[in-house]
Amino acid sequence: MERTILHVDMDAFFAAVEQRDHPEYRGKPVIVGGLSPRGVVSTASYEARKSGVRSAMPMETARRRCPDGIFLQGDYPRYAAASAEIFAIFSRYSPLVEPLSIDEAFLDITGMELLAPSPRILAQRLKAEILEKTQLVASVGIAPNKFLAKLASDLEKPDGLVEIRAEEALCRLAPLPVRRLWGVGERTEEKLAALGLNTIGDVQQADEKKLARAIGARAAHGLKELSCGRDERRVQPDREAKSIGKELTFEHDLESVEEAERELLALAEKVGWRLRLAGVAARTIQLKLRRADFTTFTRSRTLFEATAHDEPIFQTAREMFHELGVRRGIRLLGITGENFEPSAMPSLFRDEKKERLYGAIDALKKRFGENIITKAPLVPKNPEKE
Ligand code: TTP
Ligand code: MG
Repeated sequence: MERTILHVDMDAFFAAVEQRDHPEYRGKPVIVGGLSPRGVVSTASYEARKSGVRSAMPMETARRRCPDGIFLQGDYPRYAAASAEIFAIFSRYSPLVEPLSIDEAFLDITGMELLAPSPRILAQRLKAEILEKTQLVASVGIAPNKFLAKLASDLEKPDGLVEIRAEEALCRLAPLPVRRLWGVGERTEEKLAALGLNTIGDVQQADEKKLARAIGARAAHGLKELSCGRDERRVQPDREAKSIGKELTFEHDLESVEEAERELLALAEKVGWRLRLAGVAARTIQLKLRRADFTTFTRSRTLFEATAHDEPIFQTAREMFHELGVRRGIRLLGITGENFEPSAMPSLFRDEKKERLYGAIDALKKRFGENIITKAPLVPKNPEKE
């Protein structure tokens, strides 16, 4: 079946987040990475790339090439938060999202024709929504498979939007260097060069048997397929984070069931929020409990229906807590959601009122931080304790 795959990759991701959060950095060369003498560049803004600064380059080299650059250590939690926002947007465009890294993913949008007049318009909307909600710019590739989509997203970076149709694949690929084929590293490149194969077009024309003698039958077949733009690999949503959880070691061991339940509710709210941010729902809830003597218990329960709501997460964790029978001397509690399903999937059991409530809570949390709203039992009985 003909598929439509998007590959979305944020432009100069860490540097773009810095420029967004510090307007004074905008339009300037920003370099993020390890600032110690042996540090390397994580990424550089496109302004800095003009001076030849690249990812994975020693920071010393970057400083030499770009003496006027703004050099930053980087703030991973902020990048992770931006990433979660972007992935939450992805999940609104497809139930099949395969993350490749913190800032890129494949989306299988086959059958999403109803959402837009064409894949290109859908991709434009996705780019516009990312820009509007995160003030960050994405490049998008559209193609009938993963290989071509990833190639396409890179062709006109930054702010790219390139579609490669099945019928144009051969001629779009032909002039590109063999290095662009998946699996071709330095060594294979050398072997191909020895056969006089420098461009993907050369590989398209090459005799597969001859190729097989140089690099092995499997690799040869794979390269021939890719060079002709054929790639049957599926978008695999399971490769995303397997679990989202939160655990807390307490300053003083918890000495009552009431205290423990209060902490469990707070943990459930954090996990629910993070699940919703990631655009997933968990079918399995895990509870972890460590006693003062460090004996540690974990229990997990699979729900009838996946959830990203605080109450069912809390109730499930509370039941498991009571079954464990540990009532005092609690050093650590943790709740994890796993066994994910995309939460954007329509559900027969969807509770619209609740969805609206959570939508409103989450909007406030996004604006004012995670701690803005908690449910009544979380308000400390003794305010001095907080
Ligand atoms: P990339 O998507 O490879 O790079 P980028 O987003 O900075 O730039 P562009 O896509 O426009 O070419 O990687 C995403 C982030 O991952 C990047 O911002 C920083 C981090 N990263 C590293 O920390 N080390 C690396 O070697 C690379 C390549 C990326
Ligand atoms: Mg990127």
